[in-house]
Amino acid sequence: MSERSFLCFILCLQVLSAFVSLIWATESTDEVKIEVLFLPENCTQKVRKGDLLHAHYDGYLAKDGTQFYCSRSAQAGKPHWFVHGVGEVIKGLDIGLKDMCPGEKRKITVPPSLAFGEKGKDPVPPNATLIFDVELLHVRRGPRSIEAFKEMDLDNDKILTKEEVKQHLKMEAKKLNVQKEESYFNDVVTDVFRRNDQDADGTLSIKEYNVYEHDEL
Ligand SMILES: *[C@@H]1O[C@H](CO)[C@@H](O)[C@H](O)[C@H]1NC(C)=O
Ligand SMILES: *[C@@H]1O[C@H](CO)[C@@H](O)[C@H](O)[C@H]1NC(C)=O
Ligand SMILES: [Ca+2]
Ligand SMILES: [Ca+2]
Repeated sequence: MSERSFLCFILCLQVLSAFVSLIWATESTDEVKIEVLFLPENCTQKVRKGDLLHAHYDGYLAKDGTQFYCSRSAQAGKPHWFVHGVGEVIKGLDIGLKDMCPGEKRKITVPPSLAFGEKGKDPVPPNATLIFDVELLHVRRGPRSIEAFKEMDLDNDKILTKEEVKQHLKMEAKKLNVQKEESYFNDVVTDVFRRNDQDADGTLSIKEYNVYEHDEL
């Protein structure tokens, strides 16, 4: 992991935009259309909820083909890291990436109800159907995975304390040679708990950590 992906790791813990959760909450019968453009011969490692994905994706408006997002140019050619299945990207993409394997390429068509809805979000206009060209490069068991939860849960009581989360962040930082002040870790932990500790009891349960749909538990 580079410093970039460490920062992404932090972001992954922090980011859960209210906007996307709003869409999450809206039930919809509209479907995501998936076309597989390239399937590697070995497709054994499939994307699971909570995985950290490394992908290039370009977004187009279906109505006229206008490109509104390009990970290749938007981030100086760097692929984008994000967590699968937790609402970090629009719901339609979460659905469209399901069971994808590294090396696979897909064209994913997302109806507005599973993208930016009736309001749109600049530069996406209202009621826009979107088309994404996605190339999945790597899949890693992510910060929202049960593996990550177990790693953080030092005393194995299926609950994360602030101290456990902080220790984990420090360990990750050390592994990556990222130097940060104590206050930085405290701030991140405070923010993670503010966003995730729904019952405000000062600890994170598995459910609050968003990995509760895994079978392994
Ligand atoms: C397929 O890929 C997986 C993981 O990348 C590897 O563990 C497995 O041995 C591969 N299988 C074949 C048949 O090459
Ligand atoms: C978007 O679609 C909704 C429902 O079909 C409609 O009520 C609304 O007027 C549309 N908005 C725009 C800006 O086209
Ligand atoms: Ca614990
Ligand atoms: Ca809690």
